Amino acid sequence: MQDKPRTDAALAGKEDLSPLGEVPLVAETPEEFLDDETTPLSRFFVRNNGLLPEPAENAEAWTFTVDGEVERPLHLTLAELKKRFSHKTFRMVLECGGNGRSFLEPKAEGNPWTHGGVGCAEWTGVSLGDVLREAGLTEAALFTGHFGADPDKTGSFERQAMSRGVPIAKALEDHTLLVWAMNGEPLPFIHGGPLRLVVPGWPGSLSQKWLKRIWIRDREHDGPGMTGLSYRLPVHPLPPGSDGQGVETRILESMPVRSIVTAPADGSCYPEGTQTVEVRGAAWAGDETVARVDVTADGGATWTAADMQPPRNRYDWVRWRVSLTLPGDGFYEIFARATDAQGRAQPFRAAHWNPNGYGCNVMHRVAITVGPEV
Ligand SMILES: Nc1nc2c(c(=O)[nH]1)N[C@H]1C(S)=C(S)[C@@H](COP(=O)(O)O)O[C@H]1N2
Ligand SMILES: [Mo]
Repeated sequence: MQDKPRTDAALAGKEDLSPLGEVPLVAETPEEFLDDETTPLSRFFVRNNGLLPEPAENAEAWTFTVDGEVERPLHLTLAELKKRFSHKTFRMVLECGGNGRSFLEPKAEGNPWTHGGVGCAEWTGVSLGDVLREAGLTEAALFTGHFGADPDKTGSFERQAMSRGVPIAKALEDHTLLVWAMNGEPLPFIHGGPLRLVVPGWPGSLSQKWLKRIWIRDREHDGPGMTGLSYRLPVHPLPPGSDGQGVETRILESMPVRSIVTAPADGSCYPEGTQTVEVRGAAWAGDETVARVDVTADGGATWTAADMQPPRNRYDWVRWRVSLTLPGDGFYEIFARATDAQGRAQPFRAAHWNPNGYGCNVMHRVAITVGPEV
């Protein structure tokens, strides 16, 4: 058992984050601090479901195992992993499955994320698929199960704080990585260093930190976070406030399309007579691509299409910007709406209410004033 959570030290250097909880340690990034193309480590959100493990003394000697439905179980150190497989770096979004939850009415269970349970970093590691091919999947291999070194919320190591998994096809994607570096730095402890998974496009909970084991299973994984209503959505929409007991559910896989306005910051004031305001932001769409981003300052009566910067690679976010012309001084609410390649756009009002509040992709809004405040 661990006596005291080491929260202060764990969040050192992340003073821009807004804490959502101390035990477990959770902190989100205010949207205006997500204005960088690549989210700096100092501004990358933090989400834990249990307490923190002991930091590794020697990162290169960190070991992890691949076992279960494989021909040749592997037990590798980080040093061996780096030596035996080809290195890949992708810039990819990591987003908590509950991002946006606080906008649901009535309130849903769980951390009250606004839109800041997200970041986009350069992750360096090896494809999990390369490692699984080396281990040799058996014909029965169907699902992964992910295990980390962290104790659960009570400090017990007997039960995983979180242990989720994906169908083998997702595990075999090139972009599903075993990661040891973030933005070119050794993977920070708080983000799962020395070794974590990054499963892009799907809920962040699949991206196991302090990775110790991948268990290849012949059935859907059933660790904490896989059963009951965890990371599941009702198949048929529920009335808001329902307890969801006994309803048919499906696993939340791809995250829905979302955009955030990263400039101006909510509450910004501009000098009298300002006619155009530059609005900037980011957009992403889980497994999908972003087809367009539109911005309105008049409640949706008129929309202006944003210019989008092409993503560097699959699962990178799109940075966008637009010059908005305003009709005169006054108070304006700016909304950004992203649409994915399948034509699905974000709603004005939180939709798809579900008891645990996953996948709420309501549009982000910032308010600005031009001229004297009234
Ligand atoms: N070992 C372990 N991995 C974990 C978790 C955890 O509690 N323990 N939380 C998950 C959740 S819910 C999210 S959203 C991401 C957050 O990653 P970050 O803290 O690096 O931002 O880590 C995931 N990986
Ligand atoms: Mo999460």
